[in-house]
Amino acid sequence: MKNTRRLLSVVLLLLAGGPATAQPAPAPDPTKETRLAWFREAKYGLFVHWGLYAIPAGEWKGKAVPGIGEWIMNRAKVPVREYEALAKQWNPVKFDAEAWVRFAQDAGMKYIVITSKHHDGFALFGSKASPYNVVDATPFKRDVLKELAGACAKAGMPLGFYYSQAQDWHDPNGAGNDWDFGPDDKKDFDRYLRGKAEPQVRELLTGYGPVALVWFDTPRLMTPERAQRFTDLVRSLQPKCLIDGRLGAAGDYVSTGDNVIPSKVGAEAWETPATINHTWGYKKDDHDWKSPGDVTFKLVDIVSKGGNYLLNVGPMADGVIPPPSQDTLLTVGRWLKVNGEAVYGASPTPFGEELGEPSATGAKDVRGNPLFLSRNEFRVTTKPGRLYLTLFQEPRAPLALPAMKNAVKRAYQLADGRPVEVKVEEGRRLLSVSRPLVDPMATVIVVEIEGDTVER
Ligand code: FHN
Repeated sequence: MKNTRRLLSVVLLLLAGGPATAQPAPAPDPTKETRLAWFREAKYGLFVHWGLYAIPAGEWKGKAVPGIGEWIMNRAKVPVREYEALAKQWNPVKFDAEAWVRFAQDAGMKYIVITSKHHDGFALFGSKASPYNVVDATPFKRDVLKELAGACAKAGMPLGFYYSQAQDWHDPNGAGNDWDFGPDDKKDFDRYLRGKAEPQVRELLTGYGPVALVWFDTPRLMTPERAQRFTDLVRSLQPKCLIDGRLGAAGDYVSTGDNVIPSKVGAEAWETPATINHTWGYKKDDHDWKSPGDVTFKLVDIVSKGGNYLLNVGPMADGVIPPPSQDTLLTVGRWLKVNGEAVYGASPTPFGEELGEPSATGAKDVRGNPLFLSRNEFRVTTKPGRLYLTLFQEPRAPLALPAMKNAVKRAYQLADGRPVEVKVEEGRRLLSVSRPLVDPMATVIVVEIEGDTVER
């Protein structure tokens, strides 16, 4: 049987011209590039994981449940009937959509993506496709997404919806819940898709104004045909809406693994989704917040490699974003007010040697990939005729510019316009950066060059 199939595929390959025939490189898709224009400019977004899991906040029946907060139902194998009772307690009286959007703006974030329905199956919007939603199942009765969409529209903030298309632990035919409903391969998955997931995605794309993107996730059981049904829905209802990289088919951009920052520049549009502590949904015992310096480094590092940073907060059950995460993000926002020119709309580094190098010993990292020894002194971003060197450490000696053919016109500190002397020594251009750094967290030096792009 196997041999017949192999033979058949060889015949088909030969009929199609054979594997040796060089395929022309796929032409860039102009529609996709147009859709991506705002995303490439934005660089930095706010991810929000908010749902019923914010109520137990990592603890079930008095016991801490290890793992990420929004997975508590799965990790503690909470039966649907018990978990769904949380909806009766959902009353986030302090939720203020406009305050959230103002916060994102003050943090310097240029788009928001919120969980419209996570794996637990609970919808944060009024849905006719399932009564398990914030309007019909809770005393709160307010459509959280409607309020947020209104606030975003008022502020000109692009809003995207996370939607767990495959995992739904509340639906008997959704993927993932084997403690109530048995193994996935015994389920009528298409019944769930057609009865809940597809209608809900349609609701999101028809009732909430322009949707910037749909952030699908964990594409279990997503055959190409099933994924195509979602693609068709999005494209037909909102042709400008982006699709992330986790639908189960090629989206508009690549989504990296959670908290994964690639070591090199990526040619396609891409995004790193990341936590600010170790959970997405709120957990009361996770206080290990990233520092403003760490977030700033990661942001500039990602932009210098051509990507976007989608950084998460997990609001508490009362609707408040945990104050320590607010503090961190607002500090970064203040830095961006001064230094945003080096980030928003900036292109990746034309160099690369400042990023680091693969280990010469052939050692592997925890994922089994060749170990990359990253260097963290500075990162480079660009705009036509300009290089932005963001320094994270004070250089001990004058900083050598990576080699390029372009002449340097002048250099200065972005924060205060103070000139930076450029000397040439043995063919190398050296920047005499003043010490201490004007901002010890991250100081941007602008280098104006002859010509729009760097020539090496
Ligand atoms: O299982 C989810 C997880 O809860 C969270 O939503 C992240 C965000 O990228 N995505 C999945 C795991 O990769």
